[in-house]
Amino acid sequence: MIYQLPALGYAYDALEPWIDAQTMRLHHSKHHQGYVDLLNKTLANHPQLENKTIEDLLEHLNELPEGIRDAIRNSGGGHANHTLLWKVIGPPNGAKPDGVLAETIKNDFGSFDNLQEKLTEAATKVFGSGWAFLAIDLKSWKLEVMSLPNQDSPLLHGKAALVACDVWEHSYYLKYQNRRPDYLKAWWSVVQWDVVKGRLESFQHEALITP
Ligand code: MN3
Repeated sequence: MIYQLPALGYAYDALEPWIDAQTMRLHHSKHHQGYVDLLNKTLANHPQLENKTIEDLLEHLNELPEGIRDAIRNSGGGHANHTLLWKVIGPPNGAKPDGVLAETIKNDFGSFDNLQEKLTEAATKVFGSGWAFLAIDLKSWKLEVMSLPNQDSPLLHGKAALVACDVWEHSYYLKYQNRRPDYLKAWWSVVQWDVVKGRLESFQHEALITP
């Protein structure tokens, strides 16, 4: 067993009333655990891949044995996306982007309001199951909003997620039923902007040292 379900940095009920404890418990301990189990099962017969990080596997998916590509895309993407999700959401703290994050958002989107509008729109328009992301392009280092189906990771497209918004129904159905827009409105209250800023800073540092 290589991969493990990461512990949450907070209690299942810490995101109430925006995201309910039962949804958090199921989402983390059942859904995410399921992706981890499938990922480990898929890798069990491929010891040569044991030392790769999940980012390596997803960034170079086309170099993996053909027979496991779909499984890694789905279970590995599921593991990577949810691992990030648990970090960028957390107890509501009323904060907004500041410092270098606020400046970069202003440069790339004009304003924070415009970013919120674009990300909400991308999340609203996902047909069926998928994700919306605030991502950074790993070549131009510009921020962009993207939506992807199923458990696809931005790493499949040469981008890394700074913010991940899960719009699979398992993220909201117990509390919001079919009302995805209500869930999205609530979701903004639990984004941890200090964590997002830290991620941006580490990518900007990488940009400086990458030729
Ligand atoms: Mn999910």
